[in-house]
Amino acid sequence: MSDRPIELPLELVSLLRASPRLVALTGAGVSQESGLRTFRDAQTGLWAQYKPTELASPEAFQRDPKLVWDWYAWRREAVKGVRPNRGHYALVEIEKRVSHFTLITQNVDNLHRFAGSQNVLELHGNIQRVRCADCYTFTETWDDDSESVPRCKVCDGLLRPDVVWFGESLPRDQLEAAVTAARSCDVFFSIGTSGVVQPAASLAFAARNRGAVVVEINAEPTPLTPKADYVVQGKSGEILPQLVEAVWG
Ligand code: BV8
Ligand code: ZN
Repeated sequence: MSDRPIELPLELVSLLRASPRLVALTGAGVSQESGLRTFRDAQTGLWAQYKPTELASPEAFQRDPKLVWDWYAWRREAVKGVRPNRGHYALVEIEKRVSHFTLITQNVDNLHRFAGSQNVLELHGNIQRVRCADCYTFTETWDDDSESVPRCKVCDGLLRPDVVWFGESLPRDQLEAAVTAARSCDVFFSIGTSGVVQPAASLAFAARNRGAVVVEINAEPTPLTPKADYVVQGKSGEILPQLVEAVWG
């Protein structure tokens, strides 16, 4: 089934050809066509009874660390079972063709890096990394089939995924680099994100306030839609390859 052809305004095409500094912020929507559920999609099976925002919190880990550990183990397996899609690869192509391209992601699925993206800022961490909840020591190995949450070899603390939970601060270096990139770009793309979670959702506005042109690529309207300069509604895996072809093909 061929992609729905997209109409890109000519002025946007020429603007993109003339703009050296591009930034793209991505969310769960960019991984949807790889077969990963978005945060909005209801969870399935054992996890259907839990809201992601509830499980992704220090309170939930405090309350039931094994439940939260197993949820991330389940998501890690889900990520292992999928591959980047054409949306991820199109962003790799843009990085090759533009002198300054920064990819800021809220996704913890590592698919951007897996696709070959280099300059990636992970605002909310990465599910492939595991660290001690107490002494922050990272570990590559842990046994997943124990009755309880694996422990840190240094301080015997509980291990946890190296992701940012609700109520936790973002990694300072990643956030500062993201804010700097947003404030100094010519064009800011918001791709596959509902634009609800802060501070990530403020980056598009930070860019706009510095005169950048904001382009939203999303399957449905978001709070950013009325404020964006260009809106291309649809699937990022169908739109981004066509955009690369139209602008840099
Ligand atoms: C913090 C990692 C300091 C874990 C995640 C100001 C106002 C209100 C609230 C707050 C505020 N400041 C802080 C808060 C609290 C909170 C927050 O924003 N709450 C929200 C719910 C209102 N923020 C925090 O807690 C942050 N920390 O601020 O620390 C602090 C501390 C205390 C108090 C104050 C300040 C930490 C936030 C990070 C949490 N961790 N992930 C994990 O993954 O398990 S957030 C997680 O959810 C994702 O990373 C992502 O950010 C978010 C999900 O959003 P999306 O990725 O956009 O996905 P979603 O499913 O919602 O939407 C998908 C979109 O794609 C849809 O629009 C859909 O239409 C579209 N789509 C679908 N398919 C496609 C598609 N588009 C294109 N193509 C397709 N094929
Ligand atoms: Zn430790």
